[in-house]
Amino acid sequence: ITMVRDLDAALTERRIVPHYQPIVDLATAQISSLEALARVRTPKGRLLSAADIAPALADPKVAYQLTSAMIAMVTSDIAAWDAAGVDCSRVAVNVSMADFRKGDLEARLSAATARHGLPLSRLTLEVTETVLLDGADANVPRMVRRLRERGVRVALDDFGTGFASLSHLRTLPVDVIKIDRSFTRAMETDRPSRAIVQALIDLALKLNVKIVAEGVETPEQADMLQTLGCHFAQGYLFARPACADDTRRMMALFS
Ligand code: G
Ligand code: G
Ligand code: NA
Ligand code: MN
Repeated sequence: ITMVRDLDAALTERRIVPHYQPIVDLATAQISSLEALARVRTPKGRLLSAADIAPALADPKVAYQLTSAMIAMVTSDIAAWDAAGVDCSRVAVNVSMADFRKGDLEARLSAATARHGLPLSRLTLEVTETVLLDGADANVPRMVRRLRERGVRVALDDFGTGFASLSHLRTLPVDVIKIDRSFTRAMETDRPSRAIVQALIDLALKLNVKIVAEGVETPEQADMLQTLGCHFAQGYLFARPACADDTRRMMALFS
């Protein structure tokens, strides 16, 4: 899907299928939490990844609606897993600029969690630094602070790839920093990448921010990250994103 109207149709026809990928505690190999990743079922039954729909998400209206659909399904899945006796701890939802521009993100999250009797603390929001540091919207820091006060965690996604200054971390505290997978991929062979990963880990530890390395595909990468002091990781080495049922089975196996 590259067309806004295709994603719009998928939303109307309820063909959005949340998939989940575990975030793993490197020291214990336990699942720490999950990230929800949108997938779209095409009319012919193929499953598209979020990368395929990314261009359509430039449209603020569908981006806003995708978040609403994801929040509704994610909270429903958390409640169903709770009822089945598996504990996902919390789930991260990816949000975009449009979600902050509209100003009702807190209300949407409150309504969706309340519908299932869940506290807001079951959710993390993943935002890129472009979204978080959107100069055009002075309300973003206020909204982020307010959500964190209410127990929502905020994760800075794809960290290291944007243009944000580290000093923003002083005025806009987050709970989690996610090291972009381009660094994970390069760090074994490329000294500068490894130095950057080390610096980000040290910074996060000093700021008391959790750090997650993305795109971990090999045991060697996991070992190196642990040696560098990284506590959490996500990637194909541990699990690929999977549908809610498969995720429930996986969590049942690992608890
Ligand atoms: O899952 P995949 O590798 O295809 O994800 C590609 C990109 O799409 C990632 O950057 C991810 O953060 C983003 N993404 C995944 N799910 C969602 C979603 O529900 N909403 C938004 N806005 N972005 C998402
Ligand atoms: O931007 P974001 O970090 O949210 O993107 C997450 C995307 O990365 C998901 O769409 C997921 O499918 C993909 N992904 C997850 N683990 C791995 C991995 O180990 N390797 C690669 N290449 N992609 C991954
Ligand atoms: Na993400
Ligand atoms: Mn990311």
